[in-house]
Formats: sequence, C-alpha cells, structure tokens
Amino acid sequence: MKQDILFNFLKKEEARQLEGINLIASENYASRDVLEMTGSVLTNKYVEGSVGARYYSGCAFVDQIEAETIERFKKLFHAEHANVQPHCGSSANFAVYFALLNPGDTILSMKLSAGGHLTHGHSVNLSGKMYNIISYGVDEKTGLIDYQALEQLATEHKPKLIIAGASSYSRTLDFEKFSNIAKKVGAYFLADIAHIAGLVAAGLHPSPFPWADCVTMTTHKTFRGPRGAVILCKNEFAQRIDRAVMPGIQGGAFMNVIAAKGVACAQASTPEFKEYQKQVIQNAQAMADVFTQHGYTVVSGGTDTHLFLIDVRPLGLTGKQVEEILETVGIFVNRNAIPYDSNSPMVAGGIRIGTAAIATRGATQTDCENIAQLTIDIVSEYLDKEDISAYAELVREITSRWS
Ligand code: DSN
Repeated sequence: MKQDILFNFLKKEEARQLEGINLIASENYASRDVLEMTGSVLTNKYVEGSVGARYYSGCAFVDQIEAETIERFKKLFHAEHANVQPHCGSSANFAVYFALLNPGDTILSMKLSAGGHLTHGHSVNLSGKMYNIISYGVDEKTGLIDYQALEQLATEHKPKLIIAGASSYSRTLDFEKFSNIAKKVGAYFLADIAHIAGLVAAGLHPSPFPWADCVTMTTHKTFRGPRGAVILCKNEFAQRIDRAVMPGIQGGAFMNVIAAKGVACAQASTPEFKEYQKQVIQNAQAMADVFTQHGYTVVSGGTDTHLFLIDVRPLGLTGKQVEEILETVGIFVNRNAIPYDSNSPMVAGGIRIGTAAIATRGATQTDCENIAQLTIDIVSEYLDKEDISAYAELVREITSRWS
C-alpha cells in the first residue's frame, strides 16, 4: 500500500469514473495500451526539435516512435503533414496563429456562446488580446451556422484567418463552404476538429481535407487517446507549423504522450473504432430524442455528432444548478452557454451532453434512452421535493453492468 495520500485520491477518482455516468462531451476512457504508453519510461526522455534533428542525444528510439506516429496520423486523416508535439488543443491553435498571423491580424471565428472555443478569440484569452476578432454565431431560430451571414462578415472584415470548429455545436460543419468563403476573401482556413476528430477518423463526419489549410485536433475526446493534440496541414505550411510549435511556443515534447497518440491512432484506424463511433452518434441522437419528446429544448433540434445542448432555462434552473443536481447522484454533465444566453459562462443557461465516454463503456441506444429518462426524472423530482438521493443507487446499478 503506497503511503502518499495522492494515490489514495487516485483510487477514489478511479472509482468515481467507474461508478458514475460520464456525459461530459469532451471526456472519454482511454484504452489500457494508451494508459501504458502515457505512464511509461518515455516520460524520462527529453526531445526538442523534430525527428532526426534533435537538441539531445539518445533519441534513436524515440525518433522511431515519433516518425511512426506522424505517419499514422497522415495516413488516417489524409494529411500531407502532421506535427504530433502540441501539448493540448490550445497550444495547437496558438501554433497555427503564430505560423500564419501577425499580432493585430483579423480572425473570423465562432463566438463562445454559440459553441466556439476560448482560444478562438474570446476576450479573456490571449487569442482575443493578440488578434482582432470578428465573431460569427448561429441563427437564433434554427441554432445552425448561417453561412450567408458568415460570408457577409468575411467580405466586410477581410480576415486573414477563418476558423471552423466548436466545443458545443452539434451539427455537421460544412468545410467546403468555409473554404470557399476563405478563398473568396483571401483568408487562411483552419478547421479545429478537437471534438469531432474520432468521427472524422471513422468517416462519420466529412473530412476537413482537402478544404482546410491547417487542422487542429485533440486526441482525448472522441478520438479516445491521451490528453494532447496534433496539427495536420498542407505541405506548404509544414515548415512554418513545425517552427511555430518548437521553438515558437513549446520546448520539449512529451514522448510518452506522443507514443500514446500513435497507439490511439492505430486503434482509430480499425473497423471496431468505426462501429464505436456509429454507436456514439446513435446514442446521442436517441438521448436527444427522449429529451425533445419530454418538452425539453434541444438546441438546433437534435444532433449529427456525439453531443447536444439542452436549454434548461424553461425549467427555472441554470446550467450550473442542473450540473450540480446530477453530480450528487453520480451523473456528470457540464454547464454550457447556449446561443443567445444572457447568463455568464460560470452559470450558463444550458447543459452539454456527450455520449463518447459511455459508448466506450458499452452503453447501448436503450441504455441511453433510459439514462435520458432517468435524468428527466431526477430533475423533476428535484423540482418537486429536492430529495433525489435514492437515484444514486440506480446510477450505480446501470454502470455496474458496463466494462
Ligand atoms: N474544454 C473543452 C471542452 O470541454 O469542450 C474544450 O477545450
């Protein structure tokens, strides 16, 4: 038995992950092989620079690992070039900005409240301070991206970069349309597929290539790998991207994580992974349908992906409250701004629900319908008499049947 109390906390977290129903759209359960690589002796090795051009000795084997990982990502995503070193999605986005833009240049991106990401230019983020940000949103009635309005903004503001990609947009992104608008105004086009990388890998969401100049993705969401990111790009940007990653914004790369990205990429290339991603989407659609049938407002009316947003304001609750209510019985969702939300992001008028994690554990469409119904019952029981403690047992009963 280890003495350090941190190992005690680790055991408790392990139990929480197994006993709870994880509906956080950006999370997943990495495989044993991914965890093994992440926790391996590769963590001891320093690497800076690129394969074959390092600033340290002893890189023979890690060079082989990184070269193989790069090839796997290029092949799976039909990309001309891959940089597998970014520590996270934010670093990957900043590397692209650093490679393509100068401070003060204009970026056209989706606003946070419409589903965009913090690093796409929110005012509290460095991206919002360094660049001139013009934001597009979604149509208030349909909840869908209004490509005509986007084109108008692009024509008016002549951005140097247009970003497609979101953290809480549940519908298919039309990369070809984005690319055409970008071409028309002479902008670079970045597709941030952090959330949908697994769906793209499985061919269940259209590929950003050949449309995008650069693509950023994280490897731990639907892609089900280690926490980290990858940049894919056309050859003409390869050198600029590599230099922007290192020495531009990062020093040493995490070889243990790069190897785990390579393992995840091999797993994402299998027919089983495609089946898994199909299940993820079916589960999300089944859950969204149950909520809709019970009078809940699902933003955009449904989902094409692994996630969907629910407007909880009609219940007289905030996203924060619903998140906290569900957490007490072991169901994990996250509060999320919904389009045209007047609440602060800390409170939020909605919740975001994702099915990537529970599908990994084996949740079927029927399980998901039951979980949606359970969630509805919990919330209405809370509104009725506040005591929902009995539901914790039901949650554990469901998860005890999963892997
Ligand atoms: N914070 C992540 C998410 O939950 O979507 C995105 O970086």
